[in-house]
Amino acid sequence: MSISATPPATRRADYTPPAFLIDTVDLEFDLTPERTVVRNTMRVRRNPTVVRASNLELAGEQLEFIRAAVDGHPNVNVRVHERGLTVYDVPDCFELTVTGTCHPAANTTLMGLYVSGGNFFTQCEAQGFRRITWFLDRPDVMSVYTVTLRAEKSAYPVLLSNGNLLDQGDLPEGRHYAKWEDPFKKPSYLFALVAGKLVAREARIKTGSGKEKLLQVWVEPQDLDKTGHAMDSLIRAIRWDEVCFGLELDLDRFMIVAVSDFNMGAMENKGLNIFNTKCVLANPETATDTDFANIESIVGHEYFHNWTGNRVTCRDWFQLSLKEGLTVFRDQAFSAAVAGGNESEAARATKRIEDVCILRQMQFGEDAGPMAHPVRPERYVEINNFYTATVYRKGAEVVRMYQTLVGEGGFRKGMDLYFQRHDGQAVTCDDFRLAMADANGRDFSQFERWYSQAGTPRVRVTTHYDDATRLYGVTLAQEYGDASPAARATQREPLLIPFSIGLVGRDGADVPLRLEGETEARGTTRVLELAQAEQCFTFVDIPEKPLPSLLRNFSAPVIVEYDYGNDELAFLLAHDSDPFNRWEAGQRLATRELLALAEQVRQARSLEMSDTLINAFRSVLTDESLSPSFRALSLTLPTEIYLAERMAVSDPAAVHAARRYVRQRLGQALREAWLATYERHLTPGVYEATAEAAGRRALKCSALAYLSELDDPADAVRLATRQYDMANNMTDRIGALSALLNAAAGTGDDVANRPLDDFYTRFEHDPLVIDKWFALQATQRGHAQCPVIDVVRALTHHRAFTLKNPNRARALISSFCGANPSQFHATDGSGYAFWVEQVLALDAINPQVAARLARTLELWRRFTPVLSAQMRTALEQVELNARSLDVREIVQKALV
Ligand code: B3K
Ligand code: ZN
Repeated sequence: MSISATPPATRRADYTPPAFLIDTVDLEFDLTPERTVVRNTMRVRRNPTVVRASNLELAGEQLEFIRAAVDGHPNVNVRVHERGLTVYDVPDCFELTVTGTCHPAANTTLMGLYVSGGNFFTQCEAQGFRRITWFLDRPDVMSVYTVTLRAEKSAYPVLLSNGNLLDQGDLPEGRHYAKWEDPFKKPSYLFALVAGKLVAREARIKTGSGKEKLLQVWVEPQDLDKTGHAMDSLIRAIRWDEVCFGLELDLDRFMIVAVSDFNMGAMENKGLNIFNTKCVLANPETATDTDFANIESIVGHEYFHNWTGNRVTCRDWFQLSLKEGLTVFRDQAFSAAVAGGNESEAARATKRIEDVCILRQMQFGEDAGPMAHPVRPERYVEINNFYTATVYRKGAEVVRMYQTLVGEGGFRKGMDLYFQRHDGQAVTCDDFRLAMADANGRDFSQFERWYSQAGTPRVRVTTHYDDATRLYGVTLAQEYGDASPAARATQREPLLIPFSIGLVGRDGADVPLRLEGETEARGTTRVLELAQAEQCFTFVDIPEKPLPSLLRNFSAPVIVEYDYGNDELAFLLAHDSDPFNRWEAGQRLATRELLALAEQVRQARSLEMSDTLINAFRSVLTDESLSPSFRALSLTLPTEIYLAERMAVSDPAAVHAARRYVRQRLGQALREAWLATYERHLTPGVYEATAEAAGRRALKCSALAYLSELDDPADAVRLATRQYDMANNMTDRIGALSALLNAAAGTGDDVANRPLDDFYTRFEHDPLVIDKWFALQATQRGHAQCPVIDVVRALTHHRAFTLKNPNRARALISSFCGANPSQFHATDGSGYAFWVEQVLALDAINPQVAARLARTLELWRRFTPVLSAQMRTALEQVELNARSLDVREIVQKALV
């Protein structure tokens, strides 16, 4: 196949059930880094519900065949080929043994069995198991696994696999073995093994029904002091699932293992979760408050998969959101619930705001480009490219909408019915939808469109108040706007949209709501069910013209279009009882101002902004009744990426100039308030990991960041230097260092050099912290004399840099290409040339990491002509030279 040929696609419509089933798998591993021998014995039988096939086709990749036997007879008619192995003329029911080898030390893709830091690890989702042994490597084939691991005892004292430990002991020649059995049927993508020099933090707990469980967090010895938070998070997650969903841990032991070379965050292998060190290790000196929160949610996420994903799994990979959307929804609910303390209401709102920010930045962007796809995609070339914001985050919003439509009690009934019907099965998104519908006596057939239609819906709102009748009409109209061709290719019928609304009176209080036809008012927030292209809802008995608070708590993943005046937004920012919409009002106000300024930059006009935003920000900053975390979020301007996507033509330089201008103006105009806020929110003494303390640190660092924007940043430099030197936690340290880098960029002096060097020396032996050191420099503002590309290029030669470690590659390369838009999109094309080099270098090592990086240019058509022409050339260069299906699928989609 020539490199530029269109790669073959897999289609949802082509699904057929497997011709054979595998009831049991017995695996024996003789582990050595260069060459591991895998003996695989399977009980196979014909699938009774499927037309008879004479041959068994097993998938296998990058394996060397040694021998095969059917029912113990070695004379088997088999053919080994590039994509796997065919066994000809098999009986209805038989035992098949296949022996082969794989090459863990040479495996840089980090899929299948590989070596990291001298230890063995596996990653099988989605199709890595076929790189370990030949198998029906598809999620609808579920089997019971027994696994025997053999290895040299001194180098690999710990041998782990899924389930329960049956036996262990010594072998001749300094080797030893361990035998594991997982009593639950599972698909091959949930298989895992780990072998090496590791130590564990342990805890023993009793589940709700009184059963004893052993919990372990396995890490390299030097990291043991960073496992407490992960263990606490795991215990909280176990409790939460018992209380909220009545779901208990089903195995006697549950293990988490940390590995520093890992393609994503973590993996939910049954009973043996494998985690990127970044998503598990934390102590106050090395991890920020954000890291702590991420670890908690990811530990929760992988644990929750034990039921939503493992006990009930996906029939095929098009159903990925069945487990991912649902499990993200569950981890979001978990994090919101445990953020707790006496701040719980505010903490819940903060969590919701953060989740929506990520959705709007990542998923709305995806929906606007060539990778747009429905929550349940129709086709893929490389399934690894479909672990997307749409499948995960829009998928989670789709699950959230069921809950909004049927209430928390109704949602629980739906979950109960889902498990009652499907425990132990591999099912589809339709099965989940039907369980929700049947448990609540609802017809959710229209709701199916959320799974099959791509693009971000827009809801246009018009209102009308009539003094004489005291009626308030709200008309909601849904459409898709100017979606990308990829989104337009899917069907586009009206959706069922739960649209939450409140009406705010002139005194700032919510108006009691009574819809036409109702006998009395019920509550002050109502969920309107928009099911048609356009629908009018009439509220009666409204004493005066109210201000609508639309899509409260972001009740659906849509864009709301309503013509608010600036004063109305400022009023909502001050009064809306819905914290999400309070924040949203400030964001709308800021977005409007910033986009207008970006336009002024484009037209080379001098910049001017109104006082509305400054006054609104002043009110928030000085409102002590608001929690510090909410204030910090409300005072954060929309990101440059979010703003650029909202321009008719994306112009990163203009957005950057506008945003910088606004930050400077806000810094200057509110200088006294920032200084006072900074001093009032210091967190002296012992570090506390509470949401309250984290909120104070966030607000303090945000004040510092605004002060660092000033033409004369002396205050910021003084405070940040002190904060850096006195820091007893990473949040303060990083906050100070980035303020210093920012101040240095403004003045061109060297105030950041000493702390930057100090940071490196202090944490030289802690790779996760050194990742932060790379990322901080890659995302800095830079200045004319020193473009950030020069810094980044120099850092690629730093002794601590390597492309082979995904965390390190992402810290420097992806941070620069994906999170420093104004520097990356330099008009001289230097960023794009760098991108081509790095995508191709990664393509040869690790296609998954390369493909993620390749996606940073996918919205190229939306940029200014000067930039988009150069982006196109860069994409063409990658298309010509990339070898992996992963990267080729991305760039070919971008170029059509
Ligand atoms: N299920 C894994 C993701 C696997 C990605 C494979 N390319 C982690 C998670 O979502 O929990
Ligand atoms: Zn997941």
